[in-house]
Order: sequence, then structure tokens, then C-alpha cells
Amino acid sequence: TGKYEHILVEKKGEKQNVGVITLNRPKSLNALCNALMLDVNAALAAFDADASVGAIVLTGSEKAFAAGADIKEMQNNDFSSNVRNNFLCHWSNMTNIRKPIIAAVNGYALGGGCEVAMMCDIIYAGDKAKFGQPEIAIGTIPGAGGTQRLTRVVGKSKAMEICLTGNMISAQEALQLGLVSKVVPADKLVEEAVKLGEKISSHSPLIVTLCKESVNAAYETTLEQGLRQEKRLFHATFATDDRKEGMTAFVEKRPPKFTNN
Ligand code: CO8
Repeated sequence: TGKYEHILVEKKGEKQNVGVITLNRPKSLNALCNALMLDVNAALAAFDADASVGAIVLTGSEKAFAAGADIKEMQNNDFSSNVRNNFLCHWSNMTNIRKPIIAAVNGYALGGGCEVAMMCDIIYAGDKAKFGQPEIAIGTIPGAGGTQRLTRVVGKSKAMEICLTGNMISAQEALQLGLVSKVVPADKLVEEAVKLGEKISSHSPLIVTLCKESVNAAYETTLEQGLRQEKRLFHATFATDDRKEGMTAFVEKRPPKFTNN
């Protein structure tokens, strides 16, 4: 934890197998400055490489998951400097993390905050959470998936409405739209997300990786390509010890002991 400036990092769960990253820049509602996103990506990579961790929870405070990219930091950028520096291109590094990432969103998830949540694999929301893409109100547009991932999840009409008005939607509406998979009381949110992480961590990490990869194919490719990839990955699980162990344990009516092989 000591090496990070803007985040807190710990392991939670009965077996300490869920990595938890807490955005911690309270004075600016966790505005995602460059240094914060470098911290997040470094911590995600460290958990991805840590064999004792099976899933990762990314959360903020009760007031804000994150109120967007840091407007003060980018206020004086111009087009050519953005291109020269590939401004904020490293944000999407988090989509290369192979372990499941659960976003636990309380309070504001706006602009880049909503986009970071959507780069995670599962979103749980506290009952007071608010999602939105308000970039339009400050003269720009979403730059990290807000017009793309959101549209794939909620469809064109709703995504247009959210991006063109800048209006926020509630946790309940986000649930109804399929943007989040569960809404829980705000003070129980992280606990619930950790429980979900523990459940995922109880399975074979190897197979979890393949499963995440396969679901992502649905998101990133055509149906035909996705189905072909799924079938191959399914076939490939039969080359693993954990597949053998899982089916043997079922037949022998005992819990499986996965070895990540
Ligand atoms: N950037 C910088 N500082 C912020 C931000 C932000 N996004 N959001 C809030 N803050 C700061 C405020 O300036 C304020 O600081 P100070 O006390 O020094 O004035 C402090 O946080 C508290 O904020 P408020 O006083 O405004 O708190 P309220 O409770 O009154 O309001 C809101 C909360 C509604 C969340 C309000 O702060 C707000 O509207 N924030 C801006 C939301 C926004 O427009 N977000 C989109 C930013 S643009 C973006 O995300 C583009 C993404 C592109 C990503 C590209 C990646 C590749």
C-alpha cells in the first residue's frame, strides 16, 4: 500500500483471496488524474500476478466511485499535445487484466468513472449510486468507452440519451438496463462484492481465466467468431487437470480440489 499515492490496497475474504483496490482521492471525489490511473493499473497488475488472489474488487468511497477524469488536469490540454502524449491511453490497460474485476460503485460514477466501471467485468452498485456521461456539458465527449461499451450494454437509444443529455441515472435504472448486475444497500456493497469475489475464487483460476476470455469474445467479436472461440476454449478445458478433477469430484459426490493445472 505504501507505494501508492491515490489508492488503498488490501486482501479480503475468509481466505484472503480477493484483492481490493479503493480509490482514495477524497478531496476531488476520486477524480481520475493520471497518477491515480497509473496506481490502479499497477495494483491490478500486481494482483493479476499474485497466485493467492482469485478476483479483484475496485471501489471508491460512499460519496463517489469516481467523478470522472480530472478536469483541472486536462483543462489546458490541446489537440496536438493529446496526440503527442497519447493522452490517457494507458487507462485501457486494465482491460488486459486476466482475473475477474468487480466494480463496487457507491455514489458518483461519472464520465471516466463510469467508463472505468464498464471496463470491469461485473458491476455491483450501492442503492445511492449514480451513473452518467456528463462530458457533453463541459464541451467534450466520452473518451474511454462511454459511447462504445455503454451502447453495447444498454442499446442505442438509451446510450444516446445518456451521452447527449449528460443526465445521471440511478442504481435502480442501471440495474433495469443491465449496466449493473446487483443493487445492494450502500454500506453492504464492498462486503457483497468481496463475497462475489470469494465465490469466483473458489473455482479453478485457470478455468475462470478461460471463461472470462470467452464472455469477452461476445462483447468484442461477431457471434460466429465468438461461438467458434467458445467451442475451442470449451474443448481446451478437457486438456486440464482441473476439468478432470471437477467432473471426478462431482461423480464421487465430494468437493473438488483444484490445483490451477
Ligand atoms: N475533475 C476534477 N475535480 C473534480 C471533478 C473532476 N472530474 N469532479 C469533482 N471535482 C472536485 C471539485 O472541483 C471540488 O473541488 P474543490 O473543492 O477544490 O472545488 C471537489 O471535487 C468536490 O466537488 P463538488 O464541490 O462539485 O461536489 P458536489 O457534491 O457539489 O458535486 C458532482 C458533485 C456532481 C460529481 C460534481 O463534482 C461534478 O459535476 N463533477 C464533474 C463531473 C464530470 O463532468 N465528469 C466528467 C469529467 S470528463 C471525463 O471524465 C472525460 C473522460 C475521458 C477519459 C479518457 C480516457 C482515455
